[in-house]
Amino acid sequence: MSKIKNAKVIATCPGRNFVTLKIETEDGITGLGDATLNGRELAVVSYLNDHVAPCLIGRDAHQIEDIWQYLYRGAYWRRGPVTMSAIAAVDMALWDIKAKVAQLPLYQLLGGACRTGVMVYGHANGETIEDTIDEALKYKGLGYKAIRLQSGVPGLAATYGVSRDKMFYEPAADDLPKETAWSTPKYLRHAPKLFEAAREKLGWDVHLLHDVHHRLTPIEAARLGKDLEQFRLFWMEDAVPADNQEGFRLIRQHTTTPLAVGEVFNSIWDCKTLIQEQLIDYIRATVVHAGGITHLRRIANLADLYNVRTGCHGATDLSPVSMAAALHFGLSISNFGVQEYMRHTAETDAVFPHAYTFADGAMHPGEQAGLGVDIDEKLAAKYPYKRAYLPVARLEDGSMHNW
Ligand code: KDG
Ligand code: MG
Repeated sequence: MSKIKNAKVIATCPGRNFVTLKIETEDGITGLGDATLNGRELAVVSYLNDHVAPCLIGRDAHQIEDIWQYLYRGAYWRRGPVTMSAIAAVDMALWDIKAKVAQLPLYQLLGGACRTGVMVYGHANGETIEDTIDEALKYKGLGYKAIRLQSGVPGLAATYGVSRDKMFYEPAADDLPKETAWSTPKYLRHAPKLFEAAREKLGWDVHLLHDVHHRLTPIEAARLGKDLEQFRLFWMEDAVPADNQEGFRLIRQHTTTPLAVGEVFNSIWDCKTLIQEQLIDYIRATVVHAGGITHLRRIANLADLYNVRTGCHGATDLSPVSMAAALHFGLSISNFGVQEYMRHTAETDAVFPHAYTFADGAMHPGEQAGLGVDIDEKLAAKYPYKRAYLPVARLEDGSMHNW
């Protein structure tokens, strides 16, 4: 028995916003959990402070499964990104505490390493195809074995996923959401050209990935998947919004391009049909938005039965605490596919000192007991929360379409 004495929520903005939960036991052991929900951060801060923290005090920090069920089933109101990010933060912090008490790096408690490292993919993006490929060459030079390519679309002023910043690109900005224009025909004409040039310049010995950011309908996605087949992508991500899981049947009938989805999912119920009908190849649910390590393991175990592998989201809005949790998880599961790795800025890394490392296209969580991440609270306090949003896309006629 190790009673929870305190649960503190820390919001900080070292270049971008992060919400971190710090749980402390009566024996003085602390654990960290990430609760960052991009553009809706303070909703999770309130959920944790006003509703979850009071229920944690006095509970046994070692009862991870029971606390998960208590917070999920006990609330009556289930699922949703705010609830599941809050539960995730508690779950991560409790696993961190348990592993610290056991004096083991977390992956050892999860079953031990299944591989020598966690293959990661980096983001190469540019205004033009040439710029994008130049960026990809830099990633290749750094040893990356998998690279995501995004390029500006001629005729569109801005394209989501493409920025002027390179290694540290950040999609959230501004005090209010920026609005951008999108054209499906222009994009569908352009995307295959990017991958044709990429295979010419980068060769066939590197995994290439692409993110559609939910912009298409199933039949448009089927067309794009067919056009990209010849370039043998590792995956085509978020081709359509997955609110309608059955929509993937149509895409699947038409293309052998592997499909990845799920960075916005928050529970196993969001991907049950997709997994059981083998409509996808990679599930991108993350430790922070899908209920923590406890729930993500459940999703991965279901996926394993149907030859679906993991490809967890790992953009900059997932703090180093989530990154570490994802690495311990990825190292220990049998059906790991790839892990996204968008590097954090030096300011963020200073606030969250961590044990994980990158070498030869793969990452390792390190051998520190627990998650292997700390938070420098004094430094964090120097960067107060700043409201920021992801941009909103409209079609060129001003409508929001049916995405
Ligand atoms: O918060 C949203 C971003 O993390 C997301 O849009 C980035 O699509 C993304 C990705 O695949 O990293
Ligand atoms: Mg994505």
